Amino acid sequence: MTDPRLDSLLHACPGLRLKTDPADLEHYGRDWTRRWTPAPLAIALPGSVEEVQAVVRWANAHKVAVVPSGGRTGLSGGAVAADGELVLSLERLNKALDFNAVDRTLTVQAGMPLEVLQNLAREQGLLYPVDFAARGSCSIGGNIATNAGGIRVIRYGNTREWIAGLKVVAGNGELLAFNKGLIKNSSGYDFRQLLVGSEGTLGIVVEATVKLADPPPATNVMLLALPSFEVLMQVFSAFRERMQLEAFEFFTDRAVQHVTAHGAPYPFTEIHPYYVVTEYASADEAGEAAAMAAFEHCMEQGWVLDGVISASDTQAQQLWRLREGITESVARYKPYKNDVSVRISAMPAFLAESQALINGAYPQFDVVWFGHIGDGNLHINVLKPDDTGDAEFLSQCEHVTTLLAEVLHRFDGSISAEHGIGLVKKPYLESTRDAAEIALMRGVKRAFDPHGLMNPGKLFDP
Ligand code: 2HG
Ligand code: ZN
Repeated sequence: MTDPRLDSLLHACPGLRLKTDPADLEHYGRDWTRRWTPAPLAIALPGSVEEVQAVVRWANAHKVAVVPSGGRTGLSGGAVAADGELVLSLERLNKALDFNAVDRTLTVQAGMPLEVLQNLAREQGLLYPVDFAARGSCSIGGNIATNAGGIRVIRYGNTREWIAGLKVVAGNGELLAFNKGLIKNSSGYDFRQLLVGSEGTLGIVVEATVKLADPPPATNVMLLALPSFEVLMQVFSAFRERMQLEAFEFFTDRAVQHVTAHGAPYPFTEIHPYYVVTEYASADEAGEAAAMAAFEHCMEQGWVLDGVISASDTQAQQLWRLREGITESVARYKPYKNDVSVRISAMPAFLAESQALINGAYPQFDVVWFGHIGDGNLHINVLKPDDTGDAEFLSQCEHVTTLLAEVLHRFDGSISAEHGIGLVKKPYLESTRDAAEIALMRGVKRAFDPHGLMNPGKLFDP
């Protein structure tokens, strides 16, 4: 152990597990963005809330910045430690603490992977409904820090809706308990909700009490092929009017090309320009009849060219793979990612404008469009050509994102629908939040984190 600060850390928190190997610094110092070179001071892996508090108090005494760290599956650089910060990993704080059948809540430590939490709920005959492809690697604490969304927001909302209580170690090391599982609590500011989406800039979520829902209905999955972008929202309206939608996701032929090259089976004989994968309640004949009615209506209108309904759980998973496998299938092209949202009603006009902008701006790049269209959330992945340098690619993408941010501003949209601002979207925060709001955010940060040591430089600069 070379840095004397680490000796003093171990003195302040005897027995604290620390990692300083170069491979660990690299592993824990970055997230899925891969843009920054990891350079943390060390990795602290506390085994108790008291140790988290001791580390944060030490950080205050020595003015060392702390980067809270969950599964590091984030796409906005929120968990990057590239500037000598101490990474505080919640990985060992991953236990279930309580299940309350009457309240229908689970209380868990923040480092628990989402999938483990989902399985615990299932074992109790209940559902934790927030879900997305990174479920096996991401942690509930990270989900809370970014207000993660995913593929079932259309039915169940974002992480925010499912948090009944939080325990948080604030930037000064104090342990705070917010909302304590209450359904009704009109007693002033709701700090629990302030922490959701705060990206580790106010403190460290150490424990969460999450709400659970009734078990999901029996569902079926349908894949639709569409002729154009323009009909997408009409198909969405036709399906939403007739059915209980659990998910409604879209992607393009470019996405299909990458995901099938990665091994996903493709059920149609022809390639079509656009696709939707939708999951809907199909517990009874009425559910299936409604799905067929929606499908036939869209076929008659010429909005849908082909379709397939899952005949088994395996086929349902295969259809989902076409959508859920996209991120992994394009990862090798170091994609530049936009994650934007507008109101659903503004989506047709926004789609037209953003598509014209992007097609014009990136004539030579492979652009993969997909996302949670039923939530008004588009993912745009621009793939780096092998013969274009990293810096040149980034500067072109940032230029186009500036233009896209102007369009979003006009539409009252958001530059980050569900991935967070982190480092990646920080230059564009003003397109979504006005100056007065950002000033308030800074004031809130000062109240929670007087020395500005909690994930500094993420979300906004001091
Ligand atoms: C998804 O919806 C994730 O699959 C990742 O939010 C999106 O890779 C992306 O751009
Ligand atoms: Zn997404």
